[in-house]
Amino acid sequence: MVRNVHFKFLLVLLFVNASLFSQKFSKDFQWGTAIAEFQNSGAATLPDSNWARFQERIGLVSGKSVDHWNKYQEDIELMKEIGINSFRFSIDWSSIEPAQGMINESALQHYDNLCMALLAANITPMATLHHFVHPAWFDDLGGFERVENIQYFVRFAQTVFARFHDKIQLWCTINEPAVYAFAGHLIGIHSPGKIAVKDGFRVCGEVLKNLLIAHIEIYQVLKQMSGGDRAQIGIVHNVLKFQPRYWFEPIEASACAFLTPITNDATMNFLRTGEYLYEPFSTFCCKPLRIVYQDDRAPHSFDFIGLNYYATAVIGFNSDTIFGSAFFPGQIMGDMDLSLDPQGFATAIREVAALGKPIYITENGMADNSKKDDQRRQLLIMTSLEEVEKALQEGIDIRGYYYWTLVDNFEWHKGFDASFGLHDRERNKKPSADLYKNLIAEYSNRAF
Ligand code: GCO
Repeated sequence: MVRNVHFKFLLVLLFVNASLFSQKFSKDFQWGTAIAEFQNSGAATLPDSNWARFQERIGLVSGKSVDHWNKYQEDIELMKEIGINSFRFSIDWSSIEPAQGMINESALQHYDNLCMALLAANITPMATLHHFVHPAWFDDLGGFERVENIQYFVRFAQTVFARFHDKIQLWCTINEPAVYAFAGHLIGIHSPGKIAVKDGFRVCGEVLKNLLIAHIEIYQVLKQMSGGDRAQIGIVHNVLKFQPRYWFEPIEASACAFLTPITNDATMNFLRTGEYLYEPFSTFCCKPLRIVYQDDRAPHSFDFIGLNYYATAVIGFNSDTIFGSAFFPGQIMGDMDLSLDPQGFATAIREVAALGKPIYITENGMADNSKKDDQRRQLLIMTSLEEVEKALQEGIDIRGYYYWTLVDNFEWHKGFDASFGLHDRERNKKPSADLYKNLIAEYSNRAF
């Protein structure tokens, strides 16, 4: 009860603050929400994808998820009701090219219809070309483990761009390359479900490198195509850092020193300098594994940086769980063990700002399973927008904010257990949808 009153007080305070001082958002700021096709349409709709295969292996059933594929018009109505003016979604490669070299015109037509409907509603489409999901046949060829396979992904990107460049101007090549490499090839919780034994550490480093090369190739090729000059093409990076619960606890500290370079630093350094350096064991004073690659095109191969931010991950060690996510006393925790972390968000914004390109906050969200009174999600939205505003006031070029996510969806290895949505799976709105609506109206009213 006391906790509830405290929460409410905080919310009112933050809202008043937002209404008094906001004046830095420009009129064309993109107020968005983000989804991914597999998470919202499921394996029943994308049967030829790597994730359809993988979910079966780990015993999960996504079905049609919330059937965004068929219900996109309903989703657009939800967006209109909130006042959202941009929608980030992924264009599913496995539907467009279910078998190698075979293009499915009806899938292309589907995305055409989606874009037309968005544009008719004055909602700017932002498309992602790879959001953890690709055709199963691509995995059979070795997926991103093999540098020779990049050409297939580039070919898909060309097909899609040729078709949609007049309707879509905001393009994300790859969503969270480091998370794809790490979660799928080191800890095995995402497709293809590999765990780092034997050669696994090297494979993870190769996959990340190949994804970054694929991004550059796509950027270069699309920019040369008709419509390339008008398109804004970026990559999406999740600033994901690990912090030990006790800095003096050697096992926790070592785990973090090992993880952060893989999940964050290798990608950031590459985008900043063109040097890819993957040395997961370097802090342990031995260098049995070192992947180095230089590509001077890297710092010039993105028009914007997409920032996904959730939280700093706190690592705690105890004899029962060996390793687990932990938290510090007093932290407000989401249902996926990630905390409310405005300070971490502020730092992440400045870290990506140092790349010298415009920023879109392509994802930011909170898993809060309480349906009726999702106060932790509301706090997240308010505190995050405050941080965006502070950054704008400092002159940092942030062009949009996309809340993850519109409707509760399939949260990868967590199945339907984590609820990030502004709406539940029946598309009933939660209080946070109204809050986001009010904040968008408030900030937009004062926009210059
Ligand atoms: C990711 C993705 C999203 C997730 C979201 C919540 O970061 O894994 O881009 O697909 O659903 O981040 O965990």
